[in-house]
Amino acid sequence: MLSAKVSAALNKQIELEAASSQYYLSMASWGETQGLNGVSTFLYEHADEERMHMLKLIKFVNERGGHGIVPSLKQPPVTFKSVKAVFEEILKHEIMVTNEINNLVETTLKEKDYTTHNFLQWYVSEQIEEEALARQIVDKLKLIGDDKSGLYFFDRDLESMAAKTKGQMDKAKGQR
Ligand code: OFO
Repeated sequence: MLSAKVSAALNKQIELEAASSQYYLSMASWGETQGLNGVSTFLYEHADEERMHMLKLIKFVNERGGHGIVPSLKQPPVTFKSVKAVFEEILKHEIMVTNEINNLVETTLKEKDYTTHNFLQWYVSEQIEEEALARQIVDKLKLIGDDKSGLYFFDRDLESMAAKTKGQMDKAKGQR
């Protein structure tokens, strides 16, 4: 059984994962309107991945006798300055999410909830990957600068990265 504190903290994380999904979905839609098919495919996948993070939490909370609450969400930004600005935002956002996961882990230790602590280790590893990936993409974009053909190849690269993410997501779904 979850304590009131752990339950509230997990529901806060559910909200954050949902907001992340919504945010990336908005970025994906913007990318599509800019003719950036690779960028938008990658971001649509990323939005789905965040939704999966949310679902995993909802199911866990319910399994442990709590109630996973589906949150209402604020409208995310709808336009972005550039592709680089989008990925810099993602990196910033993921660093914030990592901090929130760490706070959540700390709450479970204070509450001596070792089951939830164990469950959250998946999120701890996932955040390492998400931050590393966002950092890698921002670095690539810095190298490309204003080079239009560089951006064209970058967009194509992201399309194949999206296919990889989809594969990982399907695997994670299978493990749920
Ligand atoms: Fe859920 O990992 Fe990003 O936000």
